[in-house]
Amino acid sequence: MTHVFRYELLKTDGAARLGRVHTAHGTIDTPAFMPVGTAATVKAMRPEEVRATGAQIILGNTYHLMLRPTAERVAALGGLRNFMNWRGPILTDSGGFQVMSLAKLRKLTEDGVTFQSHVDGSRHHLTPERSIEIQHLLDATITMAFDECTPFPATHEQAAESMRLSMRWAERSRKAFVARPGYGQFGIVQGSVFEDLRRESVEALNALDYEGYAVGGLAVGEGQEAMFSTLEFTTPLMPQHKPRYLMGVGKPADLVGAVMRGIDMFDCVLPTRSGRTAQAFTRRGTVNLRNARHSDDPRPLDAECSCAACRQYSRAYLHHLIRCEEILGMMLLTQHNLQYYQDLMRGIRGAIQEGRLAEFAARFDEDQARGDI
Ligand code: PRF
Ligand code: ZN
Repeated sequence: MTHVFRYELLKTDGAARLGRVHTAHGTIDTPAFMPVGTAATVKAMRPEEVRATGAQIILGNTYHLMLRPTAERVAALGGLRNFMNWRGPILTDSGGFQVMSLAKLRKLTEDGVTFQSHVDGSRHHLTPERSIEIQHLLDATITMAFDECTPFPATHEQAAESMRLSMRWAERSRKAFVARPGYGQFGIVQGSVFEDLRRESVEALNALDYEGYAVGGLAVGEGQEAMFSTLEFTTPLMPQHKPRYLMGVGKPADLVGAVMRGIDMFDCVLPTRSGRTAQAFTRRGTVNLRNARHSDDPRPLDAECSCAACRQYSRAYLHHLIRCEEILGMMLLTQHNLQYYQDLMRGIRGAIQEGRLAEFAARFDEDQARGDI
């Protein structure tokens, strides 16, 4: 069952796109949300439960896995998909972003980045070549180019210098990638919120003919309005017949808005992390189940949700589990949040199919604003 890696554009509605990404490990209906499985697990969820929410692809992390259990060990155990028993495609992030946010004593040079592990203080060096090799050892279906996520805010000069370093690394990443049928590599557009830099970055990446393109350097403190305006001038420059991935995004409203601006793929820790801190995403906005107002409430968390937490348990019970710090509370809320995110993406795809995404978005905003009752 070896497919050629291919993006199939099925339908457009304004700038929004309905499509499919065909890979060696299965097909991804887009727009798609990828749950984050940083340390070879989507925290608090079994892979079959993740799949049952509708997820068709998950994300893994070079940085965490190179430290523990190491890429060579995962390779010897049959690759990340086999190691963690996830049967579908996996996209791996390239590590630079995680080094800058998690590691200690980081030093960035033209060659790459040297850092100390946040786990045991051991020293490591990550380059474009080593990042791509690690992702190869993990047997990632989709490999990300090695980049620097430009911090925000940045001056035009700082953003230009950072973006150009990422473009030199993108060229090295492309050379280091071992092409195989059904596997792909995505380049990462940088350039902060500057139109001329985003254009220069897209043009540099287009010349390298990646299988897909990501927009990096957003959701780093610029705010939703600046993120949306950056997408508005960036996505029209990106290839029509390749998938477009907005990295590390986001809240439900960010996903709807980014799809309307031409994005096909997302990943974010929000649904899983929030599931471990008692925050639930619902059709009526966010709900904090730690709040005492839920203590006697026999109703489900979200009456329209098909997940186990909503079909089989009351708000009062979920509240109790959270107050007692029971593991099941985190499991059920994570499952609910991932179900909500996948239901949202399914709703978005249905709306694009029927050419009514604008109405879908208006209804979504209304429902979210109405609030939890
Ligand atoms: N680059 C990489 N991973 C990322 C980002 C980036 O810019 C972001 C930015 N939101 C999240 N994850 N490689
Ligand atoms: Zn639910």
